[in-house]
Amino acid sequence: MEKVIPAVERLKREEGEILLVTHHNPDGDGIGSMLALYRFLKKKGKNVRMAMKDDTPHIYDFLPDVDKIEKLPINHQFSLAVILDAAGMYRADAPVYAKEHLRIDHHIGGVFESINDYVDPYAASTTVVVGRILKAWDEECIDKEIATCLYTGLLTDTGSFKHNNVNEEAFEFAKYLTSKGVDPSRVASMVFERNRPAVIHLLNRVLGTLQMDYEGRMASLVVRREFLQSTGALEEDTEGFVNFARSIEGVEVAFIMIQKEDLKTWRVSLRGKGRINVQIIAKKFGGGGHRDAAGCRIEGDEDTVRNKLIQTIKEEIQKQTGEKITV
Ligand SMILES: [Mn+2]
Repeated sequence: MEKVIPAVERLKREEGEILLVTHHNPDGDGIGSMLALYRFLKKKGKNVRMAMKDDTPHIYDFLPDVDKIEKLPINHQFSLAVILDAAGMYRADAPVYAKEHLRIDHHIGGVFESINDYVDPYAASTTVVVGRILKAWDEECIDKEIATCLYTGLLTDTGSFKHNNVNEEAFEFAKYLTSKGVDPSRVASMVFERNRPAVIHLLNRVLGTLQMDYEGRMASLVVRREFLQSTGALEEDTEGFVNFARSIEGVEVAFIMIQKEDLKTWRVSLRGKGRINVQIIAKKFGGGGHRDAAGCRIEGDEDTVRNKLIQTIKEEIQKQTGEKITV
């Protein structure tokens, strides 16, 4: 007996125009989920388009149908808009015009967009959730291209199967997708081994900002706008840089703060290593995410923002561990 998934029934029922969207600063999971669902819905004869606010990062430009992603906002009223891999439609960071919204995601909490939302915070990636939807609908329809998009989201959101969201289903899904024709080695080299020299020059500048606090329990990095200008790298190239701070032995919380174009807004990515829940820290600044990976935006000058974060993290480490930090 097949399990009935409300999101599947809702999509099946839709006769009008569907718009698929993902969050701004899109990652492999957001783009992979959107592309996989797009291709599947097309095969099912649905009238579907997809859009996002920002450009596709270079590392994902090999994915099928990536050239069909449009730019938000689209001045058109859709029948149904589906937000993928985001805590709510607001994360599109641009107006979306549709009679009805639907959220497919794996973030904790967030906005209830409709009764048919499919949100599972235990899923390693949103592509795992999309995979369940497609399997329940029509497994035969999952081709190599769809599987490659789904696998890309799984690979990137688990940090190459390293983060603590990796579970049995993640490996089973990877196996399943491989049986559908995915070439894991090719996907990994397309995503991780096509850096431009400018990215490595940028990394060099960013690593120079490394600061350790609280006897090495916290590490932070800064990306100033000037670094991007002098190296010719892009903001999207900073993806994964925070992991260098996180990789240091003894570090429990790491963060990177990236200066936005207005020079006063900082996009912050927080990383934990299982002990401290960084989602709680991000939430204090109006952000969100997962236990080991979360983010937020803070306004202010560099030192003020950095110190505010360091102080908040200190309080949170003390609260969550019951240990007193005296330095
Ligand atoms: Mn995700």
